[in-house]
Amino acid sequence: MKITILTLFPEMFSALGASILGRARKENKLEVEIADIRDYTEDKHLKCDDYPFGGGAGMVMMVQPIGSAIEAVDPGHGARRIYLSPKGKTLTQERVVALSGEEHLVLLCGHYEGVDQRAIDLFIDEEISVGDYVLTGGELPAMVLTDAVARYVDGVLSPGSLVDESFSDGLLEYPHYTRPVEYRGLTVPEVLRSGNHAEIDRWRREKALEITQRNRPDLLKGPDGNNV
Ligand code: 4GT
Repeated sequence: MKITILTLFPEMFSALGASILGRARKENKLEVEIADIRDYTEDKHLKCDDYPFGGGAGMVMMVQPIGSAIEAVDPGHGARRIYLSPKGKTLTQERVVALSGEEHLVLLCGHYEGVDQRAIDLFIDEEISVGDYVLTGGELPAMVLTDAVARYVDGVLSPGSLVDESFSDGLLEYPHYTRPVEYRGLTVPEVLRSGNHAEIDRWRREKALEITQRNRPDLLKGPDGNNV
């Protein structure tokens, strides 16, 4: 899969060269392209933002550099084009899995007060938010979306890593432990060292229910809002 990110701050994306995504890119499992919107401005001073019509604080990203950048990276509109915005639909694991089936994603990052509405109306398929809070730019949300989607691309994770995780069965994950058996008086639960896999499964399921009840009781409700 290919993910193209359009931004005025390409230097922010060094994080995508590290760790699991960095390796996936080196192994050609995942292609990440960072495009600098400023390279596409037709303004002689390379300006990409301007004052808002109607007044108000801050600057708005201009439609021309965005339109030219999107058409350059996705000429035939073969890609799914996404604008990261607090006004978008909230990203869910279900949406993440669906997006991982796309051949090419184009992610537009806003900054300042956001982008000229015509950039969204003319060039964007979908607006996505990564949660109910406001950030200075869409760059971190674009990295969040890239990371979440890349995990579902073949060969990015080691086999089996997707099996037990939070949300896959609608519950939060059970606690994990590794060596040493004792640290500052806290010991690894006996059952995890017992080798009894039926008992271990039962214990993990119970812990998953416990943590979900405590932190996310909403996840235990059925579609009607009643407990399942
Ligand atoms: C929050 C989110 C997002 C921002 C989110 C336009 C200019 C939006 C600043 C940008 N804040 N983008 N995608 N919750 N801020 O997803």
